[in-house]
Formats: sequence, structure tokens, C-alpha cells
Amino acid sequence: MKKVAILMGSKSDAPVVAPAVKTLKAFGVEATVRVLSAHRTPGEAMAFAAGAADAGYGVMICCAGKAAHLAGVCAAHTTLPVIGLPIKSSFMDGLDSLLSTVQMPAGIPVATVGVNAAENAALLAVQILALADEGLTLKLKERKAKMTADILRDDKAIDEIMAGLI
Ligand code: RP5
Repeated sequence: MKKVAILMGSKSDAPVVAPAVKTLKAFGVEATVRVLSAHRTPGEAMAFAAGAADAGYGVMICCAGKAAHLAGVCAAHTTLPVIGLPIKSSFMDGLDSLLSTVQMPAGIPVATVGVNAAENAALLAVQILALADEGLTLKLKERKAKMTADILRDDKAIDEIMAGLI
């Protein structure tokens, strides 16, 4: 199975990124986590992205806040799918990070998830890898079935829950 590379622009991003690592682990997907910045270590970030396909990675998840150019820079240097995870900043609740990740010029797509949406970034990576892995597809189906069961259980209990709140 191909691996997933998770790059974050700063170690300060780690608490937000952690659920992505946990989710990949739950699916048995091998992940490499690196701190590489588009601005502070541009050469290293570029070299990692350029070599990622040959190194056995199938997807890259790039996490950054503020002027969040990491995903875009990586996407410029690889043909692998790049998932952008915008990290909430102290400015506009992370709208700056979201827009600088998602608004890519034509030709260099970045599949951007929501601000701080680390679990979704990991799930999207698993879904991409699952295209070539039936075992992962099965696990994804099981997870969806559990989610459905959980919501239906909540639906049954909602009158009781509301009564406790009123
Ligand atoms: C970005 O700048 C990082 O991804 C981080 O979200 C933000 C702030 O970095 P630090 O100043 O905390 O290192 O490049």
C-alpha cells in the first residue's frame, strides 16, 4: 500500500494535525510526518514533494496557517494528489489560511478541506488510496455504516434529549 506524507509548516500546527495521524493509523495506513515550511525551509519542502512519488507516497497532506503556501508549493512539484489542510490562525479565524490554500491557479489543484479539518484530510487521503485497495474500501464502508447507525440512534433518542434540555 502507498504511504501518506503529512507536512506541516510549523511544530505549532502539531496539535491540530494529530487527529489526521490517528485516523490514518486506524485504517492501517503508514504515514510520515514532517515539519517543512514553504517559507522557512523552501528547498527542503520542494525536494520532499519532488521525490515523494518515487519514495512510495500516494498522497500528500499539507498543513499550514496564515499565508499558507505549503500545499500549493508541494502541488507544484509533484503529480501526486495534494490535500491542503488550512490551520486556524489568530486572524479571521483562519480564513487567511483557507483562502491561501484553496485559491490555486488553474493547472495546480489542491484538494482543500475545512479549517482544522484534520480528520477529513486523512479520510480523503484514505479514499484516494482505496481506489487501488479493496481492504481500505471495506473499512471506509464499515465506518460509514457505523456513522449512519450512530445518527439513527440519536434520532430515536432526540425527544428524550430535548426533554432534558428544556
Ligand atoms: C505557518 O505559520 C505554520 O504552518 C503555522 O500555522 C503558522 C505559524 O507558525 P509559527 O510562527 O507558530 O511557527 O507557516
